[in-house]
Amino acid sequence: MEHPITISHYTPLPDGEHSPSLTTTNTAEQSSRRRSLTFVLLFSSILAACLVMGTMVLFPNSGNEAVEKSTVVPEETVEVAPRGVAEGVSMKSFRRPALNAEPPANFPWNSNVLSWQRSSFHFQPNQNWMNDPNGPLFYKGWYHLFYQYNPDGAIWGNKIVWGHAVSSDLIHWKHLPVAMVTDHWYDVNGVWTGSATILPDGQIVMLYTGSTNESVQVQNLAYPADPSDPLLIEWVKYPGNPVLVPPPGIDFKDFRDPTTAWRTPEGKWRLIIGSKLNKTGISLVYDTVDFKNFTLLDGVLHAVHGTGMWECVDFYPVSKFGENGLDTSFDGVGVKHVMKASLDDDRNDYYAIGTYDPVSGKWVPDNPELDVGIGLRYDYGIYYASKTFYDSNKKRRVLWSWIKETDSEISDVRKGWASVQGIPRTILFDPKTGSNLLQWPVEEVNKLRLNKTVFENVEINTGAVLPLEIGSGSQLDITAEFEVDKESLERVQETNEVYDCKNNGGSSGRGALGPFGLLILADKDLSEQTPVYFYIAKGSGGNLRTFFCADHSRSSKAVDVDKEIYGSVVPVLRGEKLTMRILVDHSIVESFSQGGRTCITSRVYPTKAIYNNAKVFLFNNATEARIIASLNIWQMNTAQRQTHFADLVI
Ligand code: DQQ
Repeated sequence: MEHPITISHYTPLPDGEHSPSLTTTNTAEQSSRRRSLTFVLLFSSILAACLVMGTMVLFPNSGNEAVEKSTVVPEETVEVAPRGVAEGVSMKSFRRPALNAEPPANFPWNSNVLSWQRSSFHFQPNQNWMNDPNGPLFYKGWYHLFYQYNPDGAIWGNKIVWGHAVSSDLIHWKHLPVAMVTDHWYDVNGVWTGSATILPDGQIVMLYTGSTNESVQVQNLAYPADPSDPLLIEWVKYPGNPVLVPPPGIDFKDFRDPTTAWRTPEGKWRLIIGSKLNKTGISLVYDTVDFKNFTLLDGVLHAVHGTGMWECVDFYPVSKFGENGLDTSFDGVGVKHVMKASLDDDRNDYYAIGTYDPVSGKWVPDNPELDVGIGLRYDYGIYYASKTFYDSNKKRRVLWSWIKETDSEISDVRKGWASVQGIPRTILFDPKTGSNLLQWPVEEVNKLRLNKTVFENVEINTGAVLPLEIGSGSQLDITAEFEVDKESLERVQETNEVYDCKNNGGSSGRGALGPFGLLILADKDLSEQTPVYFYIAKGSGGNLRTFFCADHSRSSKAVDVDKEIYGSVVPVLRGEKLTMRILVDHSIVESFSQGGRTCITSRVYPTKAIYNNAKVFLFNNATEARIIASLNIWQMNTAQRQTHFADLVI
């Protein structure tokens, strides 16, 4: 049974200043709000300047690094108060240790070290804070990426708007003016996350969450002002916004992030919105014909007890056999459906593969033990608020994701920027295992490969660490294959060892058959190093379980950065070699094992292993296994980032 949704539960209260209008960029309103912010910003600037000066006294410049990048760390930074739970979303910054934590003596957080951290081929704006990818799409020859952006500073701050950039290849980007700002009562507290739907006639419909003047989460409709403009510079907000308000029983602050819509058998459009009921994460389902009037379906598409608020839900088909991605409305024989939720409680993106019944509007996971939020993750490192889109240009499904900082907020403010987007990944069902997705960097990233160094059949004895002479290890694409010699695989005793990456000593915890792999972003003395590695556990019946891990515990001499060990099990089928691919891009490292079955994104903030002092080593810390490794290592070029308009101010 369907209920048309009523808005009696929440009566929006438009105020004079932010009353609904058609245009998106109301400069008069913006400047009035800016004036009211001036005092706060002035005060914050003074505070930030004091913090910066204090930091410089405490962390004197080590002065022994050559500056190789031209990024300028701003001398004066504006600090705005970060927002969080009170506004209905969790704090977006990495806040450990506390802002006032005691730093170590002689700690070299100087401009040179901070400048190195900026990416070379991952997407990021010229400056300031960025979080979730929004409304990715392909239109008239251009890939568009919108993103959550704070135009005023390097934290998730006083207002969040939609940044916008375009690319013809998903790698080289042109920055465009901000697409949508906080200019109406229904989004004055934030133009939050949303998704695009491309209708069969080519029209683009954008639905996004607005945080209202009362911090209520509502859904709004927007569309391009000029569909003939391939750059989609101007956006119009629908005068009847909001088109959806929280339904009865749903908290005002638990109703956000509409998905791309797909066609129902009746020819309507259907989409889901993330929410929660007590501690149960849920996806509310709505049908619409015109994206202005919606009907809430009975029940939910899916819910999982104990998973908390579902942010940025995503729902899409994958082909069980084909090598292409599928458009969101595609269904039929040989199609599975993926349900993804970003769990606000633990800030990770979980997916599950299952079966969708378009008639009942329900989805069930293939394996209830691997349900959404309790099973598989896209990535076992730093990877959140992701969103896929169907790329009609190359017939593939592409995944975008926000990679946050895991250093301190003080450092972000000094750098003048925070967060990058992951390299877009193609998503396919894994036909060999039948139980997971395969994620792989889009093929266009290969165009950045420069000179290649090949290492063939390198023997790594137990306990060995071997340097790989490749020049600077700051921008690399590494592919590696590892073979464990058969004799040791057979000789090693079966154990009941319960292994996981985190709790078994990381890369220094020695077992018979691991860990072994690569040390990246290591200095020559290995005083800083980030091991990315495999560990094999031999269980009863000779059953082998392989783990793929990244250990950040020695990644930096600094103490105010994340030092976790991340990773998970990776399926390895009989006869397969162990393979990994690692994209090293300064402080962002993306690692893929077994063709993308298990992935780990790292943020790494070395203080010594930077510029030409960043090196790569092979290591084998197993006590029994001899390893043979073969590698290709490419230096990577820097992607172009242009600002499309000379006078662009964002
Ligand atoms: N980020 C947006 C929300 C979303 C959250 C606000 C996820 O719409 O739920 O910036 O990071």
